[in-house]
Amino acid sequence: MMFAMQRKRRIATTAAALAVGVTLFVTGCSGSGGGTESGGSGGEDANLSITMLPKNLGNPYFDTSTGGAQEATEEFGGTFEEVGPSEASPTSQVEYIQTAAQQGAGGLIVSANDPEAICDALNEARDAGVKVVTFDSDTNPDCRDLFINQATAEGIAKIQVDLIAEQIGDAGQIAILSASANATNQNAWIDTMKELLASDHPDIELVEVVYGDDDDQTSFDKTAALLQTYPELKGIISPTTVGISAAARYLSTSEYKGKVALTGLGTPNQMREYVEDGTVTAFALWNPADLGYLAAYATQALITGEITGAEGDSFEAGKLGSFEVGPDAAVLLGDPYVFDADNIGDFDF
Ligand code: RAM
Repeated sequence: MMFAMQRKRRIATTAAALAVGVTLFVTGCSGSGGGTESGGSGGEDANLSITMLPKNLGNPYFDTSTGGAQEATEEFGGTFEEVGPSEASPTSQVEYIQTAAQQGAGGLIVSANDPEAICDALNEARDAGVKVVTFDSDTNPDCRDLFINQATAEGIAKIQVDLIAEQIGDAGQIAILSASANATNQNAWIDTMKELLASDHPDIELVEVVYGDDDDQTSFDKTAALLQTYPELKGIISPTTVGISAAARYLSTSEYKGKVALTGLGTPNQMREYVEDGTVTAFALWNPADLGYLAAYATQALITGEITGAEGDSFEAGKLGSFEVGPDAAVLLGDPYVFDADNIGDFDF
């Protein structure tokens, strides 16, 4: 517990600290001011203290989603903190969940490193009255109240398979450099990518899936090993922002630059130099700030009793507008987006 406390990182609640680019993906919003009315049964007494628990700290993707959640929490008048482990391993989040519950958090927003390993801790927190919302990477549905999904697994898988197919002429060996081996989100996307490759791309051979654990150096080393092991490799898909940027850094100074294609999911700021130097032509993502923002508003709606997480429940998410809870208590943010040399200059996150 002491360990968890020492690791805790408090985020200054200043609007100025928010990531730039937060609004770049926002379409059709009226900017209605975010609404501070909580509505529902919680009313003014609702415990709007929000704890954000990413897979691990030190990942710019999660820094951006945390910025979005913090912005939302400021709008609805709650308090906010981010905590998290340094390693994205299956049980590394348990102590932070327990501490949040002990400290009386009203809501916990978590991206899970494992679908099952944190379930007991989450359910204990729920028994203690904490509303649990997963975002980005889900747990089993019975361990949380709601999942905020960035895009469908099918959409995320298809865009990456389409990009690699286009970049290697729809033929040859490819590998996948993933995050941690148990990550719910990457594993769902990889399963669907395998199905799409088998059904629609008979001349592409997936030779191996390797895991960089969402650690920069491990991902870099795994990239080097892949290129050594498979001299005929035509491309790499990395469905993790940590993996794709480490792989791009390796490729950019290697003999494989421009010869071995690299695509997947990346942040524009981490990938910009590799798009500009020709290492990478196109990759995809969604807006992590919007994802965090939506997760925070959903958590508020649960805390106040405006929603219970039942299918068909709807709630307002500030500048992003209104959202509805779908099957399996999941809420969908939108579609993935492709970045390339023509548009990457328009984004800053
Ligand atoms: C990394 C994390 C995160 C994932 C992105 C695409 O930052 O693994 O969970 O959604 O990549």
